[in-house]
Amino acid sequence: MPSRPTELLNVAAIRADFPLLGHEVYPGVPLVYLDNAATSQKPLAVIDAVNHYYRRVNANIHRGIHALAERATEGYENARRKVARFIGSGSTREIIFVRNATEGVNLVAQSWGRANIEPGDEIILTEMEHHSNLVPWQLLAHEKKAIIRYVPLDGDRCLDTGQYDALLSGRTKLVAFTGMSNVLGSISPVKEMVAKAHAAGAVALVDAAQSVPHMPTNVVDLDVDFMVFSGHKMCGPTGIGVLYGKEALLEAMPPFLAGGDMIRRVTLEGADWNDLPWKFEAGTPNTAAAIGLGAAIDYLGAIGMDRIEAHEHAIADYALEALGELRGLRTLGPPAPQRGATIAFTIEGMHPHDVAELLNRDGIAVRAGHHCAMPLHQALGIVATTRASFYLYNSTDEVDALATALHKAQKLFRVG
Ligand code: C6P
Repeated sequence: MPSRPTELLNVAAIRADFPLLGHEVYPGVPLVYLDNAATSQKPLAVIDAVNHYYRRVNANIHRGIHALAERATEGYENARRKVARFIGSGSTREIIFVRNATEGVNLVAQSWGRANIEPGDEIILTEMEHHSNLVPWQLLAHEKKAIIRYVPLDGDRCLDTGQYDALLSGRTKLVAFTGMSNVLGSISPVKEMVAKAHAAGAVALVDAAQSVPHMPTNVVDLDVDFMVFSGHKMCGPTGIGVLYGKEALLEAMPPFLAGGDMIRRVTLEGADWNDLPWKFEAGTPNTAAAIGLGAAIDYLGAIGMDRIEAHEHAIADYALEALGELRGLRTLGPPAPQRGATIAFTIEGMHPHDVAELLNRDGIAVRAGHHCAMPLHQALGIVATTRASFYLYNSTDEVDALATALHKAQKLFRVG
């Protein structure tokens, strides 16, 4: 086993905040949860915030004048203020609550995209995008007869920035890329890529589903035009996500979904839109989940995103070294520090689903498959991978448990 890094976070104390982590998966088999890129576990503070909302507050927001309606509205709008602060936005008008990162991308594609993309325009994506930041643009490009260009990977399995430079031109209208790959763990040079997009006259969207939960983020410093992420990957509830957009862009965009709350005045002939951010929030929202996300932000903020990032870098280093000792195991991402703690790998002679199944018997939760990034796997020339993804509550002991279980699985398959 490699030498252990100094513990940068008090993992034992953090784990005590997450009730689910203390449970056994099967009798006598403790849980080793390494599927954080899919979704994170929730601390008591978040569970309690949602519980308290339904026990003591529950009402529809922006509509009632009774006490509960006012408290629910205040809780929801307070969560929006927390999100704005967390990502460095100066205005709550720039924070749109959506269901998840996927809905955020679709909102931009359908609203900004349909209003701004013309036949022959070019959209630059990358080969390592999650389907959520790929298919909405393919639909738009098909409808508008626009052209999609893809940034390939370089030898380190990071984005090939030279190729990116070559793809940018006066025809580029939009650049949309992931802040961190959900398979390779590669961290994109967001600030540089956004600056280059702007220099070419294009708008830049960052899919931050895998980056916002794991590192400090400042939208003003990055100068992104749009950014999307999901609450459930950052200790918050499912059913809530965020679209950040620069106010001037959002202001000029037509609504995405229409209905209650997104209008100011409706007649039988037509309607006027509500102010930002509510113009993009039609219908009754997931108030409890927004409040839960606010609690998650408080929780992560109290620990410190810079400390969480440093802890995960240390875990990634340790895990890469520990897994590297297993014969026939190939990890797929770049070396540290260009990567986060999401590690996909293949094992010679074993199918990724068999690997995941055997790990599960030892209580280790990982994901196997294409991870909603089929074009990336095609580019890598493989069908599927097994993926272990770590978060603030994961320890080096759990890395050891993973390595030991993998070795056991290899022995069962007589490989390695
Ligand atoms: N990736 C994974 O296991 P939603 O489903 O909307 O909350 O997140 C979509 C999404 C968008 N971009 C990236 C980079 C992502 O990783 C994800 C979600 C999960 O990798 C579930 S497929």
